[in-house]
Amino acid sequence: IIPLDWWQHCVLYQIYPRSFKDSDGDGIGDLKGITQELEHFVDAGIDAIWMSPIFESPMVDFGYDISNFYDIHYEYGTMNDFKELLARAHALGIKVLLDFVPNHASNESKYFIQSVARVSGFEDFFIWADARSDPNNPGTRLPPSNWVSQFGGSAWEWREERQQYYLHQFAVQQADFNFRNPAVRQEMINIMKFWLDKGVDGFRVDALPYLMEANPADHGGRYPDDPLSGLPQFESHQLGYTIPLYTKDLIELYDVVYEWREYVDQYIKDNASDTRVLFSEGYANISMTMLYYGNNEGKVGAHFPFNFDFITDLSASSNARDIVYTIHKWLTYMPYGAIPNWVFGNHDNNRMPTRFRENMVDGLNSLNMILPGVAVTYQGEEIGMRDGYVSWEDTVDVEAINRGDNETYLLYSRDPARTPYHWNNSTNAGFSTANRTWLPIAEDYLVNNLANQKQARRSHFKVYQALTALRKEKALSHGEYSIRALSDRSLYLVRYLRTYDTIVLLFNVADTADTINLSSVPHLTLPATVYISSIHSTRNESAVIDGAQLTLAPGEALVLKAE
Ligand code: TEU
Repeated sequence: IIPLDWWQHCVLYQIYPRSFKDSDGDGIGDLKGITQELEHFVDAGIDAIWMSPIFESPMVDFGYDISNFYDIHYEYGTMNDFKELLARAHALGIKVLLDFVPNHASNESKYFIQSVARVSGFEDFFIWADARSDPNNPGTRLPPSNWVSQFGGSAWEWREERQQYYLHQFAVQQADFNFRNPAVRQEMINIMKFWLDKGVDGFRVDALPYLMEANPADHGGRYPDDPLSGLPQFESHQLGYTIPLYTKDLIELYDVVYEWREYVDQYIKDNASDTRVLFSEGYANISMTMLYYGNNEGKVGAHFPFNFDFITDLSASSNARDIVYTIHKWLTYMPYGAIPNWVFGNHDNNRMPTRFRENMVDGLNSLNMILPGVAVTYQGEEIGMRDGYVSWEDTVDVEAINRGDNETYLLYSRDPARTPYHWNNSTNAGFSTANRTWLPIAEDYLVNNLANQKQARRSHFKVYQALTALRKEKALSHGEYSIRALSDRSLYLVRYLRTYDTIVLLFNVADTADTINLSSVPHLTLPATVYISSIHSTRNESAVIDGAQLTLAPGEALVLKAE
């Protein structure tokens, strides 16, 4: 049995710092809050945490608009608070990853201010371009191309001082760096080095598909228009839907990622340190996603790109075959020998039990933990937290505000997935002592919170704990896998390894009961013992399954151990 590197089979937990734990009563989560609650990770069986951005920021996009990449945002604490968090986490054996946001900087960053003023060395730090003139209206100014921002409207913003437009693929306040400028490439390395020197175990790397855009030199000196998709006009701007041919998934961006991996690997060697990792973020088709792992010319990139297929391809209306197909998709396309990972939610998407169903929480967490590779948990999934309701008046997400109005905002808003964590049933769910928290607390916190779930005889949290403990089994860290649909409703996932225990998951993903035949499940010898069961299951731990026919209740999941 070859020992695995620390990250290859870890349980990785995403913290959204603004909503995790508020230590100073201002209604906003902070680093001291995280440090206070580190025991939660030990308790839950989590090996590594990654935190959404904690750096100096005007908070237009809640930290994804960074004004100083080298310091901590004041609402979250100080550099000393960060050092304390890191030291305590490491003392508990928990790895700590930061969010690295290379695509853009805040318009309040020194880089941008100096670039606007054409300070030498910073002139070309961002993507600047002259206005186009409108042939029908001489004298009027048009943006350099039809490119649209992810948050609605043109991706170009005029700056009077420079008499030019700059590119922002996200909010107006998030200016896209110019990755064709070697000085920008060097600065990104400097930022990584700064935090690696502080001892962080790696980075989640943000928004990579947007890193590079078409080079005007290849297009007659101008930025080319993206083709129109033919879809109807999008009301919030007049540009129509476009296909992001020149702004997303450009092949050159992968070289930047490969450079970073080379840098990190060299850093590990030079410092004789434990592995530091890069986990890349980006929504792209499967082939473009796989290039983040590396390419055919032997270049290596991220340790893994996050697998968002459970978010983008599946929902409550998926059947067992859809789920099995989606899992196989990743495993089929993944380069040989690479490490897979499974993501069920994050701060940009509706929470897992909201996209799926409450009675699927334990089954989905079981899939996450029993599938090969890294299990990723978004803050709250371990207790089955659902989306919170956030009124239009309370809405703070820039995407919702830009693209929506008081009737449509929930189509875009990321606030419901970001409401504060439910620690217990006291004021503000134990998140904060403030009169008003930055986002409202979801109403179901009185019944659905960590303290209740720790006390209850059966709960999502207890299932989660049992699952993370089960991951120590050699069959899960090193075993083969077999996964198939047994019917439209139910699936099995088997992990097995030579003389070790075989772990079998049976999961009815439908909202109706399903009777399955166990004789077709490989490596399952009957009778078998139930080791973990979903909370609504009538079968307790240690129940014995002996007949070949088995009826699973809606959403029921059973984890069996077989000799
Ligand atoms: O998101 C990148 C991304 O691809 C977005 O388009 C994402 O799909 C969108 O937020 C969904 O509504 C990352 C971060 O995760 C996100 O929070 C940031 O807003 C974004 O980058 C810009 O930094």
